[in-house]
Amino acid sequence: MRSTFPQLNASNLKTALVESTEGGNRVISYAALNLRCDRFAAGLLNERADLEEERIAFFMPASIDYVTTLHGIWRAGGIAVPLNVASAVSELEHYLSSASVSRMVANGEYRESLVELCAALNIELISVDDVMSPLISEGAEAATKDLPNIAPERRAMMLFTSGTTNKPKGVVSTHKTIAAQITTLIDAWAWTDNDSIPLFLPLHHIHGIINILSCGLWAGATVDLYEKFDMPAICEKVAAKRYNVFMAVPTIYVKLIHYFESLDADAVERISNGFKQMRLNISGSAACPVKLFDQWQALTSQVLLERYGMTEIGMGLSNPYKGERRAGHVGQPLPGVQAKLFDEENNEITAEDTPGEIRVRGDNVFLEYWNNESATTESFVDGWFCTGDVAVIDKGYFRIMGRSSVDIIKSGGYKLSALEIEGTLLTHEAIAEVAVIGVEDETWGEAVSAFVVLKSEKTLSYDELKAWCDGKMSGYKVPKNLHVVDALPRNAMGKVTKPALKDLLA
Ligand code: MLC
Ligand code: AMP
Repeated sequence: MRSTFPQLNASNLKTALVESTEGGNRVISYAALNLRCDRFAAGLLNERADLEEERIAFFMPASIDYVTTLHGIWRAGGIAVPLNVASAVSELEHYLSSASVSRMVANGEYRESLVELCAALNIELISVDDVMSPLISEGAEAATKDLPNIAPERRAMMLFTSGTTNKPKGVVSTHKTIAAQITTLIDAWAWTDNDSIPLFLPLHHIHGIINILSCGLWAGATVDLYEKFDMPAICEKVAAKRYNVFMAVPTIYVKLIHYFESLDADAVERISNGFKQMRLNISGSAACPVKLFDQWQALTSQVLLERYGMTEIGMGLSNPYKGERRAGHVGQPLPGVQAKLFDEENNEITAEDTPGEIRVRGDNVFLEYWNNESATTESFVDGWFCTGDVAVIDKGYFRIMGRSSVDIIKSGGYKLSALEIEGTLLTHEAIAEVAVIGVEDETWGEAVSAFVVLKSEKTLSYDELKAWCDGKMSGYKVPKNLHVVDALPRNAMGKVTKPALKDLLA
């Protein structure tokens, strides 16, 4: 994999990563990062010739160690399984067992929190230092001379995604998939080694991993790593004109606008000038409302570039870097990506303004759902990956209309399965029946909303429910509101009619 990240080599002394921590910044050059990744790979191999697609999970916030681990696993021939550091333990158990993970990398308090779980699942728990320290005293060449050659078709990464089913599925991409997902964006969005970008999105999803981190490293740019979305710190750096590219989910633009409202006029001007001088601001992972697009332009003069993607395909559609960026639209297929609309009989739709499912083909498309041949087969028709998203073509640009399933919710850029949340809520001792839907929300895009029928004699307040959810699901899945009803609306087949629940709210 080393050769496919052209800037990650022994002679490039430019700054690759800046890790922002409470104790100050830690900076690393491409050459030093390259050596760390090689050493980490050699340490993982520990006399083996090749990891042969061993699944190695890691539980780390954005950091130099995260990048070392990701690239080290790739270079040693393993499959990288990055996990959400905000996950509840019960969720982790599913990821680790379904991927048959054999080793887990975590440092410090994150490592401590996993001791019991790893012991129960017979997973070896290691830290970055454990892997690297035996190699530190050896010269660079000794540590790295025996790394395997990895064919591009080999499996490289597994990311978990929610579907309409109860439990998340592992989406497997190969080295070739990842290279295709990166290079199309390098081309389309004109990345160069002059770029500098903040990375504050979670690093268990493609938006953070591919669009920001991997594109940045491939291009030779500088990526500033933040453990979380630290708005004041990031805005300070924006005001200091440190960045020329900014990528975020719509919720973050909404939160920035609210933040501006809390500041005095001078502070707002400094920050908005910092955005103004950038070459590119991108929004994606969820629909960017036209109102938000306009507000951002009025505040910063930036015309947001909206694009559309998915864990299984990387990025598929994008407004142009040069040319018309149209509000409420996601543009056209990226270079090397084929995207078309199809009707329910699998006929291609070419007429404008006629809704159809977006289907995608190209080297950017994932290989398979891990250990789930039937789900993989069902998601392709004639070689096209079926996204489940419905769109129209409107004067040459795709416009997303929604999803074919009401059971998928997009909240703050996270894709959530209503059924997964319902499955957990049903284990509450007061709940007899439950239905979860996404309700339109200005900040989150969609807010998770739970409708419950209680068992007789039982009561349940929203605060009680929220407290109960703690530790049972990631915080962002916890319903934002609770509606106790006498009965759920059902059709003649007895199935809950979720659109009728939305009508109840109206
Ligand atoms: C946090 N909270 C959320 C939430 N994120 N609630 C609903 N939806 C979310 N997305 C809740 C927390 O549980 C907490 O609740 C409260 O909000 C404050 O938490 P926080 O962590 O301080 O919030 P903040 O840091 O502001 O996080 C918001 C966010 C984050 C937008 C930065 O959600 C985020 O990073 N989203 C991006 C996810 C992403 O990268 N998606 C891309 C997937 S890839 P309480 O009650 O405890 O106060 C993909 C493909 C593509 O989609 O096209 O890119
Ligand atoms: P995920 O599975 O988490 O990768 O999320 C992918 C989903 O996010 C897609 O299937 C879409 O439903 C949604 N999505 C991504 N980008 C956009 C966008 N620009 N507009 C609307 N929906 C989007």
